[in-house]
Amino acid sequence: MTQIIGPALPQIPWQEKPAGETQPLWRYGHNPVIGRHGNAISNSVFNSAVVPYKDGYAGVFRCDSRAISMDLFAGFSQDGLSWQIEDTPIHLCDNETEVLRREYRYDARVCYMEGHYYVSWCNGYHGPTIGLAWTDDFKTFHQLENALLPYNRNGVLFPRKIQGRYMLMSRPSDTGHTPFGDIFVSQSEDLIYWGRHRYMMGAVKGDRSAWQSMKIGPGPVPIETDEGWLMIYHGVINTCNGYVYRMGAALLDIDKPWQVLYRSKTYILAPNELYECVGDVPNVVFPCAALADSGTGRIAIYYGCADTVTGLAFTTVDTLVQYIKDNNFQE
Ligand code: BMA
Repeated sequence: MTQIIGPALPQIPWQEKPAGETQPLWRYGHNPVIGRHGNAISNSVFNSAVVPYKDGYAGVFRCDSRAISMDLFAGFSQDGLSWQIEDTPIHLCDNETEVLRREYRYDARVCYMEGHYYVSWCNGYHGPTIGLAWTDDFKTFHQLENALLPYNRNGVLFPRKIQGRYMLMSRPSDTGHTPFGDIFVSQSEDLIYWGRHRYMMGAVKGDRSAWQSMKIGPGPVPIETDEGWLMIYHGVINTCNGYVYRMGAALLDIDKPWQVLYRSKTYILAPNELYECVGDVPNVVFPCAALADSGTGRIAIYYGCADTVTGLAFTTVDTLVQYIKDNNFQE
């Protein structure tokens, strides 16, 4: 038995595992949970982050507009299933206009830490890098310095200081549809200056685990457990029809999270359903948020589907940790 360390969330969105299901994750029966017209301007709503907020949920959503401009929008929900997403992008403020300079914003994660909600996202600043901001009300977002130099994507915070330092995963990249990518952890004492960069894990060359052979990137904010950090990520293979994005999971050392204890050799979710295989970018499942209930061990994962809509899938901490151990990838 693995114990989630963190608050109970008895109202977590949930469906029981269907009889006969053999895979570690099972999809919400009414997926997609958010369709492509999630707000007035959207062409697509995907790769978005939700967190418990007040007596319900809040989130930061990637809505690409019908001009195909990428930006972030706040949304609110009572049950985590039915969402009201705002029609205007989140309001970012700072004293430093250079920091507020906007090229594009996408793929947010939201991390509740020390009483604030921290947002990390892929921020255009002469190329993609990692933007950071905090909010208390999902109305005003206080933007911090970009955490890292371009080019980088998939910045994901750990939800507490570890050994006295904030920790941020990221995936150094290029300016295009990066055909490589490994995960690193950077450390900071103030959320401004990041250093002490550590290699965590990389794409798996060859065909031993080919679904993650081209690049990998961190997904939701990791879930703390008594066995280590439970980390869900995406893995990509390049095929004759283009990139295919699947989901994997790993267990990381609690004090040195760049040390991987176990990592799934077989994927945990793949684009199989029509809304995951057909859309603006076919064959993509891309996780950006996970809710966890320490009381029951239930986990609900929000993921982008085919860069078009948002899906929801369920598992339990015991199911996922056991799966990673039983299907461990060894170098
Ligand atoms: C990545 C990012 C993601 C997207 C994925 C698949 O590079 O742009 O937002 O989901 O490609 O298109």
